[in-house]
Amino acid sequence: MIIERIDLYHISQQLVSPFVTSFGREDERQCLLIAVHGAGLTGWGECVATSWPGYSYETTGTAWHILSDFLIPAILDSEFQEPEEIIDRFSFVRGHPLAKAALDQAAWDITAKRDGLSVAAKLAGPYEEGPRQRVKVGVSIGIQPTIDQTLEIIRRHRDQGYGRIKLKIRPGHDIELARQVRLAFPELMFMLDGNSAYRLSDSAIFKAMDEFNLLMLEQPLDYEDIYDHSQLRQVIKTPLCLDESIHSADHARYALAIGACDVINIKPARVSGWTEAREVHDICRQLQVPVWCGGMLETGIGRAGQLALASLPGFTFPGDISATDRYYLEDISRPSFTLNAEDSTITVPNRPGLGVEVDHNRLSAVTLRAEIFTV
Ligand code: OSB
Ligand code: MG
Repeated sequence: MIIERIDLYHISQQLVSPFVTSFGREDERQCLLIAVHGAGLTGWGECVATSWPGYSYETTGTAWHILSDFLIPAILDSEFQEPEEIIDRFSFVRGHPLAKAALDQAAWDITAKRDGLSVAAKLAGPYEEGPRQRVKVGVSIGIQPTIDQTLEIIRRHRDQGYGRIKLKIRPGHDIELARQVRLAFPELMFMLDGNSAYRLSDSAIFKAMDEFNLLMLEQPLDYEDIYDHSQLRQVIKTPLCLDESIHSADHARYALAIGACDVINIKPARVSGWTEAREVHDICRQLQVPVWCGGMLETGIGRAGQLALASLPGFTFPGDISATDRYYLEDISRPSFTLNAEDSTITVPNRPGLGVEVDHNRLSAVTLRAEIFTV
């Protein structure tokens, strides 16, 4: 197939409630959306970079630059058959996984539509078992002004049917929070995410958490680190999960080789897209390391992609994939995603491609900047 035209959008949508982490606060979520057109079809992708370099060095601004000046010219007006070819096409650009992933996702969407398959079914091609039809999910709750408010929000989500809760922590807002959550909810499946706000010298904080029966502890140490995490892992009982430091399948291999973690949070964007994300999944599966699908407050486009990925066999822990109404009052795509409260799952789209339609009126209402690239 030949890509004849690519549309790039920079959008901003108000979040239902502010999202506060150890690296910053978001009230409105900016991101880029991309539409690739060819063979009478359109494929969509989302670039989950934020407006400031808090989670990653990439921002909506750097991603716009890398996409428009390098990545889009590398695939516009050129022939490709399968989405797995895209990552090699981009090997001349070092880094910038979030920008690359947007086009990789669009390539999965458009080729799955061509094949009459859902992205989930296309991704599941290599496995004997097909994709799961429903994916276990949980919520990721940002830092709240008080512990009481956190307990209240946990209660609300648990009552809605979410079976796994993740809480953001930062220095000074950690042990006491975990203690009170465990006291208030003795059976709750809950975990913590430090987003790289701690150092190895803070190990005592995490040792003290051994008694709280946490599902896991996510990325407490530096965003580039795997070595200190391997050291921390030896002195705590809680399973350790990496997010930020796993940039690629190779990084997953290195981390597992040195015993840096027990679990990996796979965000397709962080590893340059769905092809590489599946590779990380395969490496982990081979070593019997469980994985789950992380989130970046995606729009419906990104969320559809998360669900497709999380339907693969190695995704055994609940993902950070919540219902649309947790993030946005309206969204740029339909249908919106809802929780199946009886088993804390979301149903994986099974229509061709990602299985969502973009609402163009809504898209134009939230667009800050748009550009069309043609040959
Ligand atoms: O560390 O997992 C993270 C959101 C933005 C950036 C980083 C993270 C997150 C989340 C939210 O935890 C997950 C979601 O609900 O999309
Ligand atoms: Mg995380």
